[in-house]
This record gives sequence, C-alpha cells and structure tokens, in this order.
Amino acid sequence: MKATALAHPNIALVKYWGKRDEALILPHQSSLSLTLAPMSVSTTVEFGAVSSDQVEINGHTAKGSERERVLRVLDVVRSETGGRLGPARMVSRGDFPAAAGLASSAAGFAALAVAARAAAGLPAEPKAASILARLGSGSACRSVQGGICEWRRGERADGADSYAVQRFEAGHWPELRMVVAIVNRDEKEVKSRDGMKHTVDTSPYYPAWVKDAEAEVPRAVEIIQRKDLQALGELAERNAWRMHATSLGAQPPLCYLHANTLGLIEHLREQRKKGTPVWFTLDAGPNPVLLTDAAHEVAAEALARACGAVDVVRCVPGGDAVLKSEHLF
Ligand code: 2P0
Repeated sequence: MKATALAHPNIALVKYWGKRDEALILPHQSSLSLTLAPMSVSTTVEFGAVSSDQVEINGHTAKGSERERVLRVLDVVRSETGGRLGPARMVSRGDFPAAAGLASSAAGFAALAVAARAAAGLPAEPKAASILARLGSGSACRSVQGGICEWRRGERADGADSYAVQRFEAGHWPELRMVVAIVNRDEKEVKSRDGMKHTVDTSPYYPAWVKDAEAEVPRAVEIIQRKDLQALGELAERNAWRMHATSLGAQPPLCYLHANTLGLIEHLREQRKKGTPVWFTLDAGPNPVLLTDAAHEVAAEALARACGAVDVVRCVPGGDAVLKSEHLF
C-alpha cells in the first residue's frame, strides 16, 4: 500500500499552449519534449494508514488548489480500484536548485502518478500513468518516460487517447544538452495555466499556432532521428517565438520576455555567427533554455553568464520515471 517514485522534469521543443478542455486538461495540439536529468522529484504515496488525506510538498502542508490537484489524481486511483484504498498520505520532495526556474509540477505529477498506481497495486503501464499525470498538470504526462516524448493531443472527449509516448530513449542522442539560463528569479505575474487560457480566448493568432505546432511535431521527430542539431535548434527557436507571438497578440497583450531575455538571445545569435552551435527555447517565462551539444555546454554556460544569468543549470537527457525502494516516510 506504499510506493515511492522518482521522475525528471522536461522541456518542450514543440510547446503545449492551450486547452480544448480545461477540466480534463486536453490540449488543442500535440507537443514534444526532452526529459531532463539530473533534476528530479521523489514522491511517496501510502493508502489506508491515516484517517484523512495528508499532502506534503517540499516540507510544507499543501493547501488550496495545490492540494486539490494532488487529491484529484489520488481520487482517480481510488475510484479505479473500487474505493477500497482509504485516505492517503503523500510526501513529495524535489532536488531542484532553488533558482532552477523550471516548473517542478511536471516531474511532481509524473512521480505522483507512478507512485499512486504502484501503491494501489495497479500495473506499471506508461500510458495509464501518463493519462493520470496529465490530470494534475498537462506537461507532466511527458515526464512519465525519458528521452524524447510526444504528447498526442487525441480526439476523444474523455481524454483516453491524450497521453505521451516515448519517441526516442535518452540514449538515442546522449550528446544533446539543455542549459537553463536564469536571468530573472521573480515569480511570473501570469501563470502558464492562466496565460494559455487568456491566449486561447483572445488571441487572433491562436488558430494559426495550433495548425503550425501540430505540423512541427513530425518534423522534429525526423530531425531528432538524424540528430541534426542545427535543424532542431532552428525548429525549437521558431516554435518558441510563435508560442510567444500568440500571447503578444492577446487582449490585453501578455509578454513573458524581459529586456535581459532579449539581450541573451541577441548575444547568442552573435556567438552562433562566430561558430558556436547554440540555440534557445523559452517556456512561459523570461529564462531561456539553451540547446547545444556536450562539446559546447561550457561555452553555452559562459554565454549565459556573460549576459547576466544569475544561475545556470546544465542538463542531459533523462530517463523514465522509476519506482524506488527508499520511501520518504
Ligand atoms: C510546455 N508549458 O509544453 C509549455 C510551454 C509552458 C510553456 O506546459 O495548466 O504547467 O497544468 O496543464 O503543464 C506549462 O503548463 O499547465 C507548459 P497545466 P502546465 O512545456
């Protein structure tokens, strides 16, 4: 009745931006991401040993929507097993550097889904775990497996065909590197969940984004198959720009970029002209994530620091979410 899982975060190369169903977290378009090591979140779940649900995240008792999102995932597992499991205790801990600038929710909900299913005695099925993780946070469905994962949007209204599949194992392209450049540590004013809804609701560019992003996924897969860093870098950059363009076109406009974000991008372009193979992607925030290879990760870090990055985290392709024998309680 007790299980612990560890999962890594991921960074999208083709972004998820906008839901067609807010409650079930179903996206308008497919997306593609790289699972990132060494950062991870570990989560222990135990059913039936407490008198009411207890949720602890990074040393504090979760409240409000944070607690509700966890209970939603646990409730799905409880109903799937006929309601015999009882109240749950859940403890989760991330090892992210405080300023990593990466959302821990993807790794957190992937670890929760895998741990909760195992604690309930359900079989280890990546598809079922991905669908369960998705109900906590959309991008989490892509952290159940390692390497490069594709979240297929699906067609069904119940979300049964909206989950991530692994397209390449982490070992397919071990030289690939992502370098997270923290240029601003402040909490963003508009969370991804709210920003994407506002964009779907008000941006005239949104339908063009959906069509374009969907078409980019098979192109990205083909590029990764032949390990063409330049082609992948160019695709990741244009996809990030297009995602941000939809938000810039919202009413009122939503701009996640800061002056130093643009400064870093400008410098990156100059370095590229001088021969350093480095590109960027950007999530819904000001911190660029640089895409390069193992031979140039030190140069990418130096570039980020020269542009005022207050912290830099170097990442390699990460593996699947896994069960662990050491529990958090
Ligand atoms: C992504 N992002 O594909 C995109 C790029 C942010 C920009 O997935 O509402 O935290 O929980 O489904 O997964 C962030 O959104 O949002 C995200 P919910 P989530 O990685």
